[in-house]
Amino acid sequence: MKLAAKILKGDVRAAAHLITLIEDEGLTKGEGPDALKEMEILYPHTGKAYVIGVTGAPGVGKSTLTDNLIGFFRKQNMSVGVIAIDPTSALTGGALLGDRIRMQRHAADPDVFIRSLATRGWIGGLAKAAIGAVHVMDAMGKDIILVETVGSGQVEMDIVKAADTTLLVLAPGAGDEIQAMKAGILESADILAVNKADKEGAERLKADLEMMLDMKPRKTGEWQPPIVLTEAVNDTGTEKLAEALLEHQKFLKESEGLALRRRERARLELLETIESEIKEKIHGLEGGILLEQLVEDLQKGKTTPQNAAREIIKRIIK
Ligand SMILES: Nc1nc2c(ncn2[C@@H]2O[C@H](COP(=O)(O)OP(=O)(O)OP(=O)(O)O)[C@@H](O)[C@H]2O)c(=O)[nH]1
Ligand SMILES: [Mg+2]
Repeated sequence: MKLAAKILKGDVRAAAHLITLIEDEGLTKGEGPDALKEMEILYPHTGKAYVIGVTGAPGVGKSTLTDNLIGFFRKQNMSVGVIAIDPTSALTGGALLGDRIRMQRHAADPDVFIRSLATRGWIGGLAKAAIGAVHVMDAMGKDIILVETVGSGQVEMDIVKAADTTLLVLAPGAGDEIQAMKAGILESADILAVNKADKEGAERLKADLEMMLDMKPRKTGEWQPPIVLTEAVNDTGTEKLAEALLEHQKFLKESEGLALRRRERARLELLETIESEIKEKIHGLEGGILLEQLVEDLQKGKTTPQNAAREIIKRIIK
């Protein structure tokens, strides 16, 4: 429990240590006992940070934009935490290295805490570890937490759900707009950045996106996602983008949306924890033999999924 006390005072090394515990222990058996005890102390101190999810296809400029946003928020004297997630970097670690280099400018600033998380083969654990890392940074007193995740399905959606505001980054070329539609990410985006505005096709992409957004019927008083043109390499458009983000935060606070989103987040976290704890128990029944036995029976048509499930549940309750 020594870590939590230090983290509450803003200790970066203790925070990094706990995040590593969450990352490692989360892989095998849910959060391990050490991490859980520390988190128990931290939980009551969370909920103060404003969490921004930064998502988009590979290479659109998320890290460069994030670096610019760090600069903006630091000028406002806000402390910043950054979590860079890459579900695809299990083997190479290449993209994460890129993220770190892109955010090097703030590496020496004690009010900026940057942490990368890579999957080690188990995708489901990554989103969980990321949400744990958000809680840790929140408890250590960061005002803003930026979570960068590359557009690739489930992890991305989980992060979107965990964020207060979702920033979708797109860039001309690459057919990003289609990709965004497919993943349903466009629907969840609160702010859109069309980055690489120096390149041909940026204006057209913006117009296409505007059209797509207009197709969605909106109630009066509903948030209308703004589209901001940026040139991240030149730090152009950063102020407009940051202002749009803060505007959305204000909107959420004034419309009860923030409380609703956070309630939904708590619900998801609870349900996911229940799910993983129950699954763990199932795999542990008779050392996993019962599960295998029932799988075999099911395959041979000797039982039904419902009956097999009931048998397992009966055993767990006992
Ligand atoms: N021309 C141009 N290039 C840009 C701009 N913003 C970023 N880039 C370049 O695009 C490349 C990718 O930038 P990143 O910030 O690493 O993009 P990312 O989305 O974080 O990439 P991943 O994390 O690998 O998915 C880098 O070479 C940047 O220098 C821009 O506004 N214009
Ligand atoms: Mg990146």
